[in-house]
Amino acid sequence: MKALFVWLLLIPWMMRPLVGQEVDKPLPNIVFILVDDLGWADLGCYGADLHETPHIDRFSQSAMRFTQAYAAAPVCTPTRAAILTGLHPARLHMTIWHEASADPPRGKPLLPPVTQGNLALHHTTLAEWLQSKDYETTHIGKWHLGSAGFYPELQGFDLNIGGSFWGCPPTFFYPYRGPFGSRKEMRYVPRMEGGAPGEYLTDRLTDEALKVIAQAGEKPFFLNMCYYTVHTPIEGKPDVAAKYAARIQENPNLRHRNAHYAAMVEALDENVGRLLGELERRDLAENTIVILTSDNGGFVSEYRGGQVTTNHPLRSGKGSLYEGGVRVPLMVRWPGTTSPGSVCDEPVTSCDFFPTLRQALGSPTSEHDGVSLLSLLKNPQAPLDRDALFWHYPHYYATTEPVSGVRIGDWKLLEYHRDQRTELYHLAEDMSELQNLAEAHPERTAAMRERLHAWRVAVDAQMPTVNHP
Ligand SMILES: [Ca+2]
Repeated sequence: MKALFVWLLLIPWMMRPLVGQEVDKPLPNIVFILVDDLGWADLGCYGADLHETPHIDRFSQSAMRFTQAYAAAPVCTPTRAAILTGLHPARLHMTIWHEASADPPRGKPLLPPVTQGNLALHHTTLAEWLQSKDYETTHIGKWHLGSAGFYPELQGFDLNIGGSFWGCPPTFFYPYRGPFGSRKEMRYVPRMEGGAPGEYLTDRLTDEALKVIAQAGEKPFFLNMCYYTVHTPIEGKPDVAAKYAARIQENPNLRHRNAHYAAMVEALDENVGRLLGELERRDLAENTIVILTSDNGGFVSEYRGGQVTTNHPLRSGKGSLYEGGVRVPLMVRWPGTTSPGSVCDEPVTSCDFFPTLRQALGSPTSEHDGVSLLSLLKNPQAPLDRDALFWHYPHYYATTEPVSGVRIGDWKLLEYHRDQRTELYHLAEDMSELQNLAEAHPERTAAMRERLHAWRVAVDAQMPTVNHP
């Protein structure tokens, strides 16, 4: 009888979770900071020469910094869809943003496919999955994943502040409304009432985030912090921009030469500092996973008469499948898992976040196109069970024509859809992609191309068609 009693006492202990979370530790909060169009070389800790980013640089010293992180796509919407679903944009048929999908360029040799402008509701988003784990979920800032029937509130977020159909605000200054673009389309940022003239959007979005953190209760929270900056319109605070303008004038050798863009990066940095400081102040930092990354490479076209940024030493920028278009900053901090100041050189991609967070919370990984990075977060040298990364952009942009790409080890192959011409680069020896080795390595080129074609079939990637005049 006594033995049975002891066994009964032991039952709860025997039924404790054996994997993942320790028994008494609450689930970690998740703060996902997604910066729009932030280039790989735009931050001090990634080699920026003009921009001042002391807060993010300090954060990188407390986190794991990835040197070869990739966006799933070279433009906004597809990468955002990949982050929230863990699925590749090519599989989602979301390879460009809504407005561009509806109005493709005419008079080009190829007609881009008609893609999905909205993130279909039947996918389980990261937010929906976290809701099922009893998280409070908040989206703040840029959404750009479809029209009103596909807004954050319908994709797993309890609260949406500032997210809408549009990919950028008409202005970064209050009241954040007005005509935008050559068609003078009227735009606004929702839920931004009550500000004062001169108020700056990046500051305001952080103010809103601090309120959300202040209201956090017993439940863990997921904050999807999607800054509209550093996307166009390129508008810094005037006094900060003036500081950078003077510095650019004094230093003719600086690579980064856009004063307003530098001011936008500085405002971002300051606000990331505020956000992280609030986690410290409220004693939440130790049990919060913080991820900071970008949705595509830096924008290298001209805006109001000046080049916006440079991704040097990487080639090209947003829109392109050269490294400058898809390689992005990425830092992950999870105290107790990531080592402060660690650096990881493994190629990783936007599709990996969802499976990573699933495994971090003790759930088995599921059908995603990405893989869990948890082993890398514990040990940056750990082997990752994946040998290839793919990109598919069957569209035009200022920096490209329709193209697909694959990276296997240090080799990267691009295939242009118009004439099937290929380019092959060895990234370890030529990160600037200056030397096309396709002709020198015909067998490798053929094998990688075959792999790329097989992948396109497997994910049912949409292809452009010939545009008959
Ligand atoms: Ca973007």
